[in-house]
Amino acid sequence: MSATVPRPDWDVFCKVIDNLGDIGVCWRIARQLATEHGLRVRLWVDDLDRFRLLCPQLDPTLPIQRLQGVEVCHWDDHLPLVTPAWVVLETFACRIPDAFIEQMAHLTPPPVWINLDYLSAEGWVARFHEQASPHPYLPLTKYFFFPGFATDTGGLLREQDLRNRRAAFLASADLQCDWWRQLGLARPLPGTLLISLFAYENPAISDLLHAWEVSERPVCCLVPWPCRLPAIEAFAGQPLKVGDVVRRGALEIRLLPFVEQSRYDRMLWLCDLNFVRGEDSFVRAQWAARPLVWQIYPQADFAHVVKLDAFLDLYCAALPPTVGCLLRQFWQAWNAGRVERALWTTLAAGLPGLHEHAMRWDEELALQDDLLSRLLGFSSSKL
Ligand code: TRH
Repeated sequence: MSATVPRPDWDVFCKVIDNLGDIGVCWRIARQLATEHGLRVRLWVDDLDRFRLLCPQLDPTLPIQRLQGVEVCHWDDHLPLVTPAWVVLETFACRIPDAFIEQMAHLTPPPVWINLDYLSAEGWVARFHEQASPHPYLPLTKYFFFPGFATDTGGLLREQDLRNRRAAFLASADLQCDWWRQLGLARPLPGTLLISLFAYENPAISDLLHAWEVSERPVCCLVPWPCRLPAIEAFAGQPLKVGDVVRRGALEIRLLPFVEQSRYDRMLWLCDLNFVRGEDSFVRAQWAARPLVWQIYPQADFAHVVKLDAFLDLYCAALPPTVGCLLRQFWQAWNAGRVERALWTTLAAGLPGLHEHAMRWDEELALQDDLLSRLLGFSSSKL
């Protein structure tokens, strides 16, 4: 990186903590900034090996590479001395290096410095969103940006063409056939209940597998396997690998490779029910407009329980009370690690109504500006 290179528009910093949500969100933001808005984006990532799961074209040995319009830089202990971009996005409190912050302070005007936080439906989010935090001794201010579900929060990530792409895919038998073919899978027979299962290890997985095995309706469960789930191996009675199929009773489990984000979206669009986790797949399942069950990322002191309830309050508000109550009970049971068979049977019977609700939810959320438009609006107001 030489001094003659024009100053980038955005620097996005990402630390891959343990799973894929952080880099999943950053990769989306970086690509959206570059492709939808034509901006010069540098994405700094500390763990390129992990990033490669989401972006197979990435070469983890290269310190700098250009991918899908984004300059991807390895963020290691020896960050090169570069001119910071106009906007510096620190994600999920990843703490950008001190030397870089000092560089920021030398610029006039200094970059707009934003920390993007985790998504929550809790009421306090609107109060803290866009709050300023002056640096203790440098002439810099950091702003906090909170994603959320309301107009007075940072909103949700949504590419401009996402809903059109979804409609086109669902209207095209050919595109759907291609999706199955590319994964080397046959399309399940009509009438099969198609479920995707992306989850943390959870004893309730075993409850569900046993319920699906004796279900009246055939069940096909798609499981992205790099996120290995011992409960499924215990059910199968043997170690499993990508490509394996487990059949028992009415249930067929297919172990899938980890696919790129756009292909994962299509899985969510196709399934009758999506089990999702963390943050990004949870948002994508809402944009799939299909029934979903969310396994929240567990936090210390049960902070996640409050967060789960806050979302359920919003999501269930427009549902008939009995259905809302059922959904709440199911999500809480799933997160607590025990799902009774009768609870599954009641949920399965309610899926058509939940599908209609998911479509209305998607419509309503899509009326709001997406996260990136809000981020861009906010950063330009500070430049
Ligand atoms: O991997 P996660 O559990 O990430 C979590 C959460 O973000 C959590 O809030 C955070 O604190 C923790 O990481 C460190 O789940 P999440 O958020 O759904 O991220 C998974 C990403 O992987 C998402 O971008 C979707 C993507 N994905 C694919 O691209 N292909 C796949 O096949 C699958 C299953 C997922």
